[in-house]
Amino acid sequence: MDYKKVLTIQDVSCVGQCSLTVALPIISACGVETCILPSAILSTHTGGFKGFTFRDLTDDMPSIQNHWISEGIKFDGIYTGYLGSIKQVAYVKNILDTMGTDDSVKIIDPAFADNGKLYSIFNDEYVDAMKTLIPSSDVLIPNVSEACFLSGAEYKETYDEEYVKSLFNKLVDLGAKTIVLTGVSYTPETTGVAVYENGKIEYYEHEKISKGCHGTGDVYASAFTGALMNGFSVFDSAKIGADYTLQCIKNTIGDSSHWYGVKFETAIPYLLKLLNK
Ligand code: PXL
Repeated sequence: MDYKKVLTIQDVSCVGQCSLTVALPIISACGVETCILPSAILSTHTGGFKGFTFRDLTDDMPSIQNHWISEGIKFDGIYTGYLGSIKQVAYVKNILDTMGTDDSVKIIDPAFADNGKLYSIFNDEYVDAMKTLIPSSDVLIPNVSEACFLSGAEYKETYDEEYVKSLFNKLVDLGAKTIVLTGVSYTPETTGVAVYENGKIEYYEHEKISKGCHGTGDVYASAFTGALMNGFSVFDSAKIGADYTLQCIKNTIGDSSHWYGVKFETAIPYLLKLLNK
């Protein structure tokens, strides 16, 4: 049996259904061993809760990595998300560059912006640091906001295929190889994912339910990673991520008390069906 081991590096938001509390269960459910390196520990995520705690784990990273090196531990995939500090980005780059097996896949979700705005703890300096990670990726998974911050392009709410093509070209200039651009919407009723691979662009369009459910970027990237590690192509993994995330949103939108995340657990059986499991 082909059994893969992935490392995911992102924060623990103890409450809020994002980052590691989403990635660990989703990737594990896909039948993939999921190792974690927490970038920081927060009481909640930063998108709507007030007065959250934040413990930066940057200084623990080198000793954790050194222990893994001494144990000969390597990963078939490394997937990074929300990071805890600018200093940490250099440690994460080293992990991406040295801790993979020979054919490991490096997936980077920039995880710093949405709706044209940076998440509350980030600034331009963090965006510049994140740019240095791009050449270490095999697959970059930005949303349109992150693609604009990284590439310096103007953020637009309405755009055409030429605009998306120009975002891809700018990201390739920064060292990106394969790019999965999420939240690409050409009509008010639809959204989708545009995939740039080997100079070719493919688009998967689907229904748009609501704008910006919290944590859906992490749900998407986790399902994408799980599918890719199961041997699906980048485009098929991008479609699986989209179909699963849409179902998670559908299972959540009727419940206004659940504003802080999506009920991703309730759609895990559907994800397994998409994976033919
Ligand atoms: O979903 C991205 C994310 C992850 N982690 C933390 C966040 C956010 C988005 O706001 O605040 C702590």
